Amino acid sequence: MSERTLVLVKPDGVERGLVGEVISRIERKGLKLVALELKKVDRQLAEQHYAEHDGKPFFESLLEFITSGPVVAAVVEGPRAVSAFRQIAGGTDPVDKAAPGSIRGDYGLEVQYNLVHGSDSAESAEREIKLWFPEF
Ligand code: DAT
Ligand code: MG
Repeated sequence: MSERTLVLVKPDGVERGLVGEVISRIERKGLKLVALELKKVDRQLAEQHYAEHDGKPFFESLLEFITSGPVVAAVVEGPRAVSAFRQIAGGTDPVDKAAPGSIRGDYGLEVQYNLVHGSDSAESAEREIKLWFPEF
């Protein structure tokens, strides 16, 4: 059974030239790219994408960060794609939670600048894919 997830390479990942690295890890795992786009994120899209975090102390700086430069958005498909990409990405905090060998574990230092986003459930994925790729 195939599943889809939304992946973002956030502005820090794009700025640091890690787009190829992230895509390469997705492909090496055996997951498939079914949509891919470089996008400038406006405030409205950022608010909708991160709606679950509205009201948290880091919400404003998260929105500022995600709208600070282009991101690469992708729809990634494969068996258990949601969990598979979360494993490739590593835990939210790149130092305390992400294992070495994961994207965040290998390249991240600060929780806000953790390089990538991956949907956290099949339901979130469906909602996020509609937001980022309305034509999909
Ligand atoms: P994830 O991206 O692993 O799904 P999340 O959904 O809990 O994590 O949070 C979304 C993003 O918000 C996360 O990638 C980085 C930022 N963030 C989370 N917790 C934070 C905190 N305590 N301080 C600053 N930024 C935080
Ligand atoms: Mg999340």
